[in-house]
Amino acid sequence: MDSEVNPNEGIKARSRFLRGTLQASVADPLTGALSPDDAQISKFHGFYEQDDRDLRRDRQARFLEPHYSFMLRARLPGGVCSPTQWLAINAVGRELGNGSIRLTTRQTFQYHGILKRNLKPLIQRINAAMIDSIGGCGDVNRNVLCGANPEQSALHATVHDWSRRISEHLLPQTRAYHEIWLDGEPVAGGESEPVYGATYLPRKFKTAVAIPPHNDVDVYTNDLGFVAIADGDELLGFNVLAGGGMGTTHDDTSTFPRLADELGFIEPRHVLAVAEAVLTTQRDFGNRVSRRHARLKYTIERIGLDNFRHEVEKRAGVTFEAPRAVKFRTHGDRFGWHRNRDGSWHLTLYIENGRVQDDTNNRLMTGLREIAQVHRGDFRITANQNLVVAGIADHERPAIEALAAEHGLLADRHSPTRLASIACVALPTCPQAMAEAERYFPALLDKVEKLATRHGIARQAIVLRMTGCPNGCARPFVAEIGLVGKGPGRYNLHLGGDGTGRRIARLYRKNLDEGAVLDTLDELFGRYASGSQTNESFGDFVIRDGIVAAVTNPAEDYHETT
Ligand code: SRM
Ligand code: SF4
Repeated sequence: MDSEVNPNEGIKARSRFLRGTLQASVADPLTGALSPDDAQISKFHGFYEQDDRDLRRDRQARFLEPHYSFMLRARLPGGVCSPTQWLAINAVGRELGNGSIRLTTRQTFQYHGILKRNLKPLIQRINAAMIDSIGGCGDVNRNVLCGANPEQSALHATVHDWSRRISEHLLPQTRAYHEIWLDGEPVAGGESEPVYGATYLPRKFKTAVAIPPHNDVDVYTNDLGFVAIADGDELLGFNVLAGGGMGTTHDDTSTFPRLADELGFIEPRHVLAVAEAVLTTQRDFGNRVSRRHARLKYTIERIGLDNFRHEVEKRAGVTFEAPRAVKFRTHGDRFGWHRNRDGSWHLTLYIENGRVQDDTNNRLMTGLREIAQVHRGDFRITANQNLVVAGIADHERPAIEALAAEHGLLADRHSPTRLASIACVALPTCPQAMAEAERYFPALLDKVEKLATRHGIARQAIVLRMTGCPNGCARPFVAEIGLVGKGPGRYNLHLGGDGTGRRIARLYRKNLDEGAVLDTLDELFGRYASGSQTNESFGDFVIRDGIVAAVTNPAEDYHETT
């Protein structure tokens, strides 16, 4: 292997198709951790080694190793699961995790606080419920998103099936997962990875399928996107997008968030070939030296969109047609009750920061378990960390409504801005966090809501997203207001997303503490309240009013402030 490539490439190449010495590392009773190489390989199996950052200093002072545990992220295409599966997910979270389930911004769930000895039993338990965690993390295609679409169930079923098929098609073929966790027979003879090859991808790869007019999956922030083009409930095909991504590094102008470009329209029969061609083009052209520059967005910037499109057409054996016109209205969720065309009902519940647990205020874990015990349809986790109870018959509505109300799951008691807003996990589990997000966000929102009320704009939904670092896990760079962790208690403030996920928010102020964030928002809300036009969103206002200039070409102008 080229000596210049990133060390992760060597780890993958030596891993014998993702086996490494994971089995021995997990069995080692002397430490709660894995060997460093296995900690990289474990990600492809869906779990991350973490340590409780709240306890780090104290344990260091007492000469103890960090308090290691694991986060496991499942694969759940389109976020869809049955009530029986939800009951299993719920029970496993209580018995083998830290008592909570975390719904993620990629429509799946995570368990935190898993002890090393509980990894295998946990994977076996979710496997018994027909759920796996293959490719939950790692340099492969991740969980495939699909618009939750509460109104059009027939179209959702068709499009969801495509998201499931893409997920299966791009799944690593190695039997390592089955061997290590499910006691599968070791593979006789050699193995191969027909799509990925022995070193997989240069970096993570993300795919989403959107159903207009709702961009609830933030399709433009994915490496690969499919936008469903339908006539009523009939799926005609997809506009294909490539090259989106959020992750940046503070003050490193060679990194930037980017929205995906349109490659063109295809009929459904070409979906798998095109997905594979985009992925293998990135496999072969992506940067394997610098992981910071290894996502598809940088590959496209480097080789040019036309060359990239041409390569994909050649590999897939298709010619893209001109993309069809598409209009998105929102990138949030539609809360409350919605009637589907077939007469059944969907109820979208609000889950604050996606954290499902029982605490003194709310008993979400219990509430959702009780709903799953009576529900006959399915559940859909949304890419905004909420949950749709889908396919409810007329006569089942009162019971589900009562359970949701009893356990604090209904959205109607929250402000529009709170419902539109999300935060990433951050402290204490995320090793990358520079500042708080999930734990602090609700308290900050209380104060932001007071400001909005004072300026008479409380009925307006403003998309506010917070992350603990510039990796962008809650997609703050397409929010109307993005707060991005810079250091303890400090955030960069970004402004100017368009409320539908189609415009990058520009950096407006750096390194603000809470007081400065609130003072700045106070001034901006005042200007918005007095100067906005009818139905003008906050994000559009800050651009029109010249508070920030729109980001038009992030590779060139993202790092220019205001
Ligand atoms: Fe993320 C890394 C959590 C969605 C960009 N992300 C991490 C890690 C694993 C930290 C780490 O490297 O060890 C975080 C684990 C925290 C924890 O304790 O749980 C983490 N990311 C999350 C979740 C749970 C946030 C949430 O609050 O829901 C989301 C899980 C998604 C899933 O189910 O698969 C999550 N991460 C995202 C998204 C949003 C999306 O995909 O729509 C992004 C931005 C889109 C993108 O990828 O560009 C995102 N996460 C990152 C990055 C930056 C990647 C980059 O290109 O620079 C990292 C760091 C990395 O990969 O090196 C990262
Ligand atoms: Fe962690 Fe940063 Fe992602 Fe938040 S944005 S979960 S702090 S990696």
